[in-house]
Amino acid sequence: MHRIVMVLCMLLTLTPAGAQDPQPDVDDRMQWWREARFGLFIHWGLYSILEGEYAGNPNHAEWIRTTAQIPVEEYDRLLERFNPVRFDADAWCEMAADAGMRYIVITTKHHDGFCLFDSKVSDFDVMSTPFQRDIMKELSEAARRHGLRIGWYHSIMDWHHPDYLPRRGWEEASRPADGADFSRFVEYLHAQVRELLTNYGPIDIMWFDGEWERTWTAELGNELYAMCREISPETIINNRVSKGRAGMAGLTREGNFAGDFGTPEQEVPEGGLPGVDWESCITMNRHWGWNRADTDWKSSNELIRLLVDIASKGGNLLLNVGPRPDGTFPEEAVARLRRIGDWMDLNGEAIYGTQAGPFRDLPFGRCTMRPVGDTTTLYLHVFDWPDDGTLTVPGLGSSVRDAHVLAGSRVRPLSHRRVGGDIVLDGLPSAPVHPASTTIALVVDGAPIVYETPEIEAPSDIFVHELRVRARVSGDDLEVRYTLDGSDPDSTSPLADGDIIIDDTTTLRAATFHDGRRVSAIAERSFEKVEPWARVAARRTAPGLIRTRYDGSFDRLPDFSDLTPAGVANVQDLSLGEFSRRERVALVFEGYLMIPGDDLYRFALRSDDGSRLIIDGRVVVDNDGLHAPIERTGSAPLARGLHRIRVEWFNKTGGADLHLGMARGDGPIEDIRTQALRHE
Ligand code: H79
Repeated sequence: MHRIVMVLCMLLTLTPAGAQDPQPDVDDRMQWWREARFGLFIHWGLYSILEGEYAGNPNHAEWIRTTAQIPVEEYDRLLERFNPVRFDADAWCEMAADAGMRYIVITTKHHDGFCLFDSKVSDFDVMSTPFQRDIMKELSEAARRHGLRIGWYHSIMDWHHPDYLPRRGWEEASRPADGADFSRFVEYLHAQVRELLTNYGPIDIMWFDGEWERTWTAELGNELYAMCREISPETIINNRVSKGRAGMAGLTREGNFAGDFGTPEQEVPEGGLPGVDWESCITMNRHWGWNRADTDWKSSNELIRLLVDIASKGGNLLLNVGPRPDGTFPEEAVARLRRIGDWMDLNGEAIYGTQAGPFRDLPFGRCTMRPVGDTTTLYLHVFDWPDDGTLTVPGLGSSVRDAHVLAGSRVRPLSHRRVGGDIVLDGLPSAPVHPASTTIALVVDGAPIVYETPEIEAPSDIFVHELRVRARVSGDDLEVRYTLDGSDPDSTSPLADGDIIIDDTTTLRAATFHDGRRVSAIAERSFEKVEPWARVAARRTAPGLIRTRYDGSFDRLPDFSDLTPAGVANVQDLSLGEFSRRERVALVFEGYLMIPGDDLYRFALRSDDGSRLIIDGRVVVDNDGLHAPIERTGSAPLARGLHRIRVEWFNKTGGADLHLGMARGDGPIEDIRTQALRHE
């Protein structure tokens, strides 16, 4: 893992609550949070004193103890310098509330182990500093005074506690792990979480982090989740309590993992995460903790559009501020919060408690919506204001009851007309109400009907025997009709209400129909019946593969023909073995793959860092690059018998992973049997 990249195909469902969760309905617990949509994240701690700079390098932040490799004794001395005399919990809460935020999540302890609260089980806390005020007490009380919910960020990873394992590689020698006992650390963690959930009144969110290290298991995560649930049944808990994260971005992978919501970090999942509660946490500049040199601030208009974008996809935004060592927010953050607040004063109605909009994408901006009785209010967030006074809402089949611009007390009614499948709004003011986004509220009958071009879903564009294809669109009153002879689908064409079987080379054309009328463009996709690649002649093969090793620091897969191998071995399969802990290394596995019958085969190749699958000399999956575990897929038509297979892989630094799965036709992806791997 190096850069933090995410694959959406790896994330699936978030288990609503822990495996053993006997507690009140998740929907009840989540209700305020779904309504809130917008919160403030605060990263503050001893690291803030260093302002991101150490030994001339100005690019550190909350990770500084590790990224600058500061010895623990030296870091401990920051305790003497933590004296944020200008800290004013009410001032912070007022800024958050004025920005339109409904909750605050603050670091009670980050990875460095320093506690900003009065902990009876640690001296590495705020009571050991000259400040000696329990910041969490002041902030939680102020939050309630300002009508804000309060949440605790709490790091599981801890670079200070002597029992925490593993040690960072760079301090293994200076801070040996002799005598460390991780179970004692778990007791410490539990004791602190208990303090945080009992000493400060009702706590609305527990936001864990730093759970990815190998010492933290799903079992420990589920136990911690259950403990929080028991102490405080209404508290909602993020997915990082356990091991359900798919890659570092914070989305949740399939499986039974504890956690009430997913936590995409520094990104917005494309298309949202239907059926899952999620919250994107995002910085205003490039760092979480205060960094004096970081002037790369997003503009307030960008931040407003970010909030709108997230709401339009059904998520929450947790926007970060890293306060300065004196306890104040940077002026840049203050100004942005104020401008977002001005926008929220006028447009908050189109954010709070809304749902993801019904459009796949809109040329002018975004859409959120709210069902109201037997109508739905669609909030059109117009980023690109038209200069001719008209706005076309493409493919809206609903009857419109009312349209107006949200402009404070000056409600601006708009006229509307239907033009084919579109709704056209007339009489827009010549200038937008706000340069970031102006909201138009459109009240329609019932649930919105959106005309979309059908999506043609197929496992591949080529096949050997036959292919099962679907052409679908969402919306109850809509139907999809299709043709296979190149003609335009009309109201007499067959309905695409199940699988369409394709058994010869053809082009599928599909369109959406409403009340017998075609209401969308025609989607088109061609499918080709292909001859499988011939098997290769190989005599006298033996089980296993040949694995060649190359040493070197690679950023991408190298041209291996230029390199000198550092070792060759006979191996059973693609397991990394000892190489899962090795850095700056590349491996090439070569041999044959036994294919059971003529068909199209799909391959899923997952790796950290990059990898590539080559069959019979052709690249089938390219998963190259420096990245966290990512899966990519590809397919190949293969004849029964042996085929030449080659898998290339490298790891620069950090985690290492390699896995190849295979599916026949449209069957499920399964592990490759070891007996199918051969070499000469
Ligand atoms: O608290 C914030 C981050 O410190 C924390 N999560 C958010 C909410 C976080 N922990 N780990 N990560 C994020 C991902 C790891 C990033 C790293 Fe790096 C890349 C660690 C080392 C290289 C970022 C860049 C941190 C130090 C340098």
